Amino acid sequence: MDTDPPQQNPQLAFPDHETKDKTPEMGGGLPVIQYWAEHTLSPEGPHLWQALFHKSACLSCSWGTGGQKGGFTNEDGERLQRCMKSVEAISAELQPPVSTHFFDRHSIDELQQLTSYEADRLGRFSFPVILRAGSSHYERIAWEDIYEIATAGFRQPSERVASYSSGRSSNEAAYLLQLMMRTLGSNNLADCSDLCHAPSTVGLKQVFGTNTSIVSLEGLKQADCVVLAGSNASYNHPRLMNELIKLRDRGGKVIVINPVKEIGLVKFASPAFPVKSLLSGSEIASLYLQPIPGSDVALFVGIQKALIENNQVDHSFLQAHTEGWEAVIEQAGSTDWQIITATCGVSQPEIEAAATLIGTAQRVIFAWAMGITQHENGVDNVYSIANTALLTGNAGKPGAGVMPVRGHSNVQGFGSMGVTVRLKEEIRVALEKLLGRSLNLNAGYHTRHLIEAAAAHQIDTLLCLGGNLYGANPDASQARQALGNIDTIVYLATKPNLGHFHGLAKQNTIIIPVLNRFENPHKTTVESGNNFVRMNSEGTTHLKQADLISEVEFLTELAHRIHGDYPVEWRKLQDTRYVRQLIAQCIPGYEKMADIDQNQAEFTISGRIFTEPQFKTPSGKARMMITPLPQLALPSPQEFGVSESVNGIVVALMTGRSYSQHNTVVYKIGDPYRGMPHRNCILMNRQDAESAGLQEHQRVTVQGDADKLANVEVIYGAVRQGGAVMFYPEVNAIFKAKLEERSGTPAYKRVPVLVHG
Ligand SMILES: Nc1nc2c(c(=O)[nH]1)N[C@H]1C(S)=C(S)[C@@H](COP(=O)(O)OP(=O)(O)OC[C@H]3O[C@@H](n4cnc5c(=O)[nH]c(N)nc54)[C@H](O)[C@@H]3O)O[C@H]1N2
Ligand SMILES: Nc1nc2c(c(=O)[nH]1)N[C@H]1C(S)=C(S)[C@@H](COP(=O)(O)OP(=O)(O)OC[C@H]3O[C@@H](n4cnc5c(=O)[nH]c(N)nc54)[C@H](O)[C@@H]3O)O[C@H]1N2
Ligand code: SF4
Ligand SMILES: [Mo]
Repeated sequence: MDTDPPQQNPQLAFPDHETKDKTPEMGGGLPVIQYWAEHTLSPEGPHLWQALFHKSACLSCSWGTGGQKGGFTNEDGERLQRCMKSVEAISAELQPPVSTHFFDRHSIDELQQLTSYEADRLGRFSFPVILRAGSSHYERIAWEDIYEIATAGFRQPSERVASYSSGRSSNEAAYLLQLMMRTLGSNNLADCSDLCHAPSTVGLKQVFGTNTSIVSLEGLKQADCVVLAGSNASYNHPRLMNELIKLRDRGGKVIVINPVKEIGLVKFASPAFPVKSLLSGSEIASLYLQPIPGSDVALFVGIQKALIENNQVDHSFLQAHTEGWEAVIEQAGSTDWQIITATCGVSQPEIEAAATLIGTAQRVIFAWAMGITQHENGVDNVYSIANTALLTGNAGKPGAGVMPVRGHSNVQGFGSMGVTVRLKEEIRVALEKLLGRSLNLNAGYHTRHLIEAAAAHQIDTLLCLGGNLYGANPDASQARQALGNIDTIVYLATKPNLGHFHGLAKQNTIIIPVLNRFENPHKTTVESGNNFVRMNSEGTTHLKQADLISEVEFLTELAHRIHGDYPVEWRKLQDTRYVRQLIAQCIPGYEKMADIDQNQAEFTISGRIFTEPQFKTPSGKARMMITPLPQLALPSPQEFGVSESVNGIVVALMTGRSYSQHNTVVYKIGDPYRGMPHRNCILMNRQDAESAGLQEHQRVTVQGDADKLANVEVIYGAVRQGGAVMFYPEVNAIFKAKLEERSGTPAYKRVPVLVHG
């Protein structure tokens, strides 16, 4: 068939050549090698190599690399699977310690002036500190005093205590955290996944009865078409790019769906293929569709409509293995093309070309990330993708299915361990057996509800196992005020971030320095987004004479002081082998954890990967859901409270990651692949800017519904008309995001803002 992409609507796409003189022509490439060389040959080099070769999982993303087979190996035993993002993450962990007198010399007012980049550059925390009410400085604190304050904090009524966690800690720490909290009777287990893939969890549970990807890495190697929607894997999951390169090499097709033409998704030069890819680059997208931000449901309904019109629907599969398909077909069939194309801004021929690629492929995998989930209708987005997969029989067979591309390296493990407000029934039953009583089944606070509860003075004590609750939330001033109502906040962290300087408690803010994944004195485990459990060996830290603690040691000691020996001998659990036994007993699919200390056999979690169309719903059939098309009108400039005379444009702002940052932590200031030289830039479509009388490099004001950022530099880029891009965490100062109500996830990817001169 003809696989040439159809011409894009010229009004919508920004001509590529106009950005070529300043941005690289492909993602990855020689700058990656240069980065490796600079770091591995620098004075930190020996430690860096040691950490890279250490038998532990990569710290950075959920794709998963490393573990017992060695730092460079993936679950299929393939070598050379470490990307530069891994080096970036390790190198930040190998910084020298924050000096002993640093906090005596710098007041909290001074620390609040730091940028995210500067905060991270302070180095590793190496001793515990406290900021007491009325004091202007963090000061060192003894462990005994920490336990006293924390224990008193957790003796408050269980609905008034909470935790927040980020996905870098281990399964063992996650399991202990939820056991400690649920033993207290608190379900307030907020987690960064609430801000991230919760719509995938909710959507996949409804459709397939499972929470995670239904395909494995091995399955991806068998696919002949991949649809990659709302993911910039070239920045955030670089090893996924290798799989796409291999897929194209074997004649497969890649359909990218993204309002931004991310250069690395057009062409990517991978160091894993030095001869065929590194210098010349490899084509990634066979077809690149640029929908209006937030309109993916309309685009997928359009693809479904074209599949129906082309007779490419697999009716026998639908009848045998799904429920609700009639309504989905009826919806797609009866929605006018005109409504579909007007909503998503992609032309009918382009949508039909995507449908033809999907309909003629034998095994299609649909992968997605934040461009799909972080919307007011994120769960509908997931449903519409699942519907498209099911209509073509692309679920429940090898090489086909749906694959949320997860975030942090162990965020999925946190959910599996029960750190979630949506506790699985099997875990509830197992925990009740362990506790010898019923669990409190009150709905706990997810992350946004936690901030709202704190704002309403309903939280006394908060424990943050990693992360940056302040920096990750929308509406920074609300987050600051809300956290300021909490009496005690205990942060467990490896490195300073803005949250430690702005997310301050009313009475006591404590920072506990922890060992990272490759430094712990005991083994730990993590779970990748591809459902593979890796084991991390013991390690040591480069921080000499430091007063660090492992997360497991702190949590077991705190739990012991709160609960005594109920329901387990907490102190005994400092030996993580016992925690793994509890995990094997309580967590569905983790049976093999029982033997991992004997045989070091890393494993794929059972019951997650579907190679047969027998799903985990009560009927065994996939439940298809109809997906209303979104209403995407933007407010008028005047709704931002500016006078009639202001000449500006309202755009749908997509907020996300630059090339060199890990979530709220900025490693490097610029984003060369998008041509954005610093963080205070807005990437805009040229026609949009010119229609508002703006020019490239002009400094503008970007006004949201909470605040505004001034002096923002306009950069022209390959963003479709009506959309724009800015970086978080800085941009979180200016907007109050709408929520995806079923999952609690903020709509970070469609933020209406007014851009004016
Ligand atoms: N190096 C590095 N790796 C990381 C992270 C990191 O910060 N740095 N973070 C980790 C975490 S926690 C996560 S969740 C993942 C994030 O990984 P991604 O989801 O890839 O990250 P984002 O920057 O949020 O980018 C999402 C993409 O969605 C597109 N997009 C925006 N709006 C829409 C839309 O309406 N529709 C569609 N189809 N696309 C849209 C954007 O243009 C962008 O290309 O990466 C993980 N890995
Ligand atoms: N506007 C906007 N906002 C967003 C997003 C967006 O796309 N746009 N994305 C959202 C998403 S997807 C996510 S996941 C959240 C991320 O939110 P979080 O997970 O809360 O934030 P991170 O920046 O990943 O947290 C980094 C901190 O974790 C600590 N840390 C690192 N390793 C360890 C460890 O091993 N143990 C412990 N205890 N601490 C450690 C370090 O102190 C580091 O500073 O942000 C969300 N916010
Ligand atoms: S793709 Fe992700 S897990 Fe693999 S090496 Fe890179 S950052 Fe680490
Ligand atoms: Mo995330």
